[in-house]
Amino acid sequence: MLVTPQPNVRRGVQVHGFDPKTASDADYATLRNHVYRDKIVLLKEQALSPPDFIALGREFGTPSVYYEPMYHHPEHDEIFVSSNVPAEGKPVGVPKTGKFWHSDYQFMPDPYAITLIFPQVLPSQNRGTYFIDMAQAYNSLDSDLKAAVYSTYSWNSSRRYVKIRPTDVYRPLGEIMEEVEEKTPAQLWPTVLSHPVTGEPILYVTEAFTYAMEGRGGDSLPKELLAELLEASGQLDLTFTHPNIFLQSYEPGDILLWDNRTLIHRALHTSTPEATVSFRVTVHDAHPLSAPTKAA
Ligand code: 7UC
Ligand code: FE
Repeated sequence: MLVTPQPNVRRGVQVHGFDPKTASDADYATLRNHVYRDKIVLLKEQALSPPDFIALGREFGTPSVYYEPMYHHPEHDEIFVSSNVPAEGKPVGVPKTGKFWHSDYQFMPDPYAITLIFPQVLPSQNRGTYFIDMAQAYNSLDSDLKAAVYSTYSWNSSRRYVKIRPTDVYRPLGEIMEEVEEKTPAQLWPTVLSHPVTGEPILYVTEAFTYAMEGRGGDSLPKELLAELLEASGQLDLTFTHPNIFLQSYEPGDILLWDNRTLIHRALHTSTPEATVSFRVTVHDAHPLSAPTKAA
């Protein structure tokens, strides 16, 4: 196994010669360390079956089953499928997932530690993931803004990005919205979290899921403060040229792992009708974020 810094990408390492069948405990410890410190690990030349992909996830934590079954792989619930390719006329997984700045499960009481992505069918162009390192984003805030947000809290909800299921057709929107609030009540997190492994301060707000901020005493803070954080971190830049944004693209055989607490991401989807299929496994590790302050 040879670990080297990624060429042409700002963060992370790439790994050649990794074989999950022969990898030692020390190899896995090395890879875990790289995910937490370098934030991205790109495993090259992989050809894993779905069960082997899940087993790989297990080396990094406990694979979780996404709460909404329409995303599940037909035979392996732990695999979340992003796909626009139907099988026997029926959709498999969900198309165009994650096309917004977010951290996976940020709207849940126990957000994922690490995300693993294994593209199965890649379009010829425009397939990749944009990232922003939110520890770096926090560090580069000016000191007044840092001080203004340090001991505040932020509300996160999936409500703007929950996808209607095929079985929701003809249901009243209000009823669906109530179901969303009941199943996934908004979560209040400290705006600046401490990474449970590295201790780095992380700005924990995203354009997709964060909708309000409040002070220590529960007083609501002006919308402009959240907008300022989103702007400063690069999440409002639709040209994707903000210095905090970097693009990770994929080649066949790549498996990408990232630190889902430090990095936020936004899927880049092809604008052509080309086929695209990607498998995802997400894991909880032994270092959960401290519990959310409260749930709605
Ligand atoms: O369809 C999607 O983009 C799924 C998104 C709302 N949640 C992914 C996650 O793990 O938080
Ligand atoms: Fe995602």
